[in-house]
Amino acid sequence: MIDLRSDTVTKPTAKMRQAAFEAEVGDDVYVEDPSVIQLEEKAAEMLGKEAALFVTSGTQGNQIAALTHCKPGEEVLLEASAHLFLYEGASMSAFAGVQPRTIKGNRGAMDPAEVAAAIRPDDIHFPETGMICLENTHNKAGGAIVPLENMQQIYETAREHTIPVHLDGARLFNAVAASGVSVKHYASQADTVQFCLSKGLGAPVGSIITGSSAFIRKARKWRKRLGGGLRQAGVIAAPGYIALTEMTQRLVEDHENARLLAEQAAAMPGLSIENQVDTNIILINVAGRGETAGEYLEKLKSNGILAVPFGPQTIRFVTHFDVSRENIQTVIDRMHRL
Ligand code: TLP
Repeated sequence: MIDLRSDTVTKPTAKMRQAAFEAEVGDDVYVEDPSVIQLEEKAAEMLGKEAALFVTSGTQGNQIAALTHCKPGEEVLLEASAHLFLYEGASMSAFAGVQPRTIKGNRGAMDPAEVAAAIRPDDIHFPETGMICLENTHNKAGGAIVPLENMQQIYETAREHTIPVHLDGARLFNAVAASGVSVKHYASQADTVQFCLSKGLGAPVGSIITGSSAFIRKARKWRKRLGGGLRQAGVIAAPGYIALTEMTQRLVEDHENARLLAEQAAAMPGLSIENQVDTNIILINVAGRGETAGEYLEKLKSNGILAVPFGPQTIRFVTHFDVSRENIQTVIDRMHRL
């Protein structure tokens, strides 16, 4: 099977497995695991933040951001198709007790003027705006890169109102690889940043949340409350360290593969590409074939290709480390035959 469902499906490399095997470990709840500490320090340094925390998943990192930044009864501003809003089981509301307020973006980028207008004035009737969330790259917008200037404008407004900004950077390193903007620059436009080690970077488990030392101290307690205080977590942090230090540069290959697949699919009868392919996500519309996403996915599957539905007639393909250029060529040939 050629698995293009997500970049989460990558398997750890031999070097990552070796690192897990050899990892020095300790009890991370006591902050005594050298491999976890090494990963957190490296992540903080790379993003230009004071501190970082290793968390089990992107979802947990985003939840910890909401729990640490916000109080129950507050409102969170975020893009209408943000992962935090669409795909995290309303956990922000369930756990942090906050209300989401969505703003429809353009390729994942909210209009800064609309964000400013959505910030609540002081009024007994209104919730307070507790946090603004950005997402880069933007998953539902097809891996779109949110421009740095857009983030800057929103962050400026947020600071005027002393509202914290959290960046869901699950695929931030894809944005870095494709845009040439440094990870520090992106990270400087948010108070806290969550990024995933277990997506394009290929680690088996884990995400990082970075921010100020004071924020991370509180976040550490929330992670414990959520049951995310792990013990000898070095066995998963060590592969994460390799992901962070050795796997970011190669993401351009995934982007080239995605562009190739998109160009070829665009020329196939009945298929059209919905997104501008900035990074490793391609959204293919099958309406021209008179089929649903589910029907076309079944045909792909019986031809050894996996992808996921992203709308009634939209299919998402994600390129990643475990899919080679040759695999992409095979996918193109099989799709041609379909
Ligand atoms: N995204 C997954 C699915 O949940 C859709 C995927 O296959 O793309 N933020 C963003 C922008 C994400 O895309 C994801 C995962 C997360 C957060 C959550 O990360 P995990 O899966 O580690 O909880």
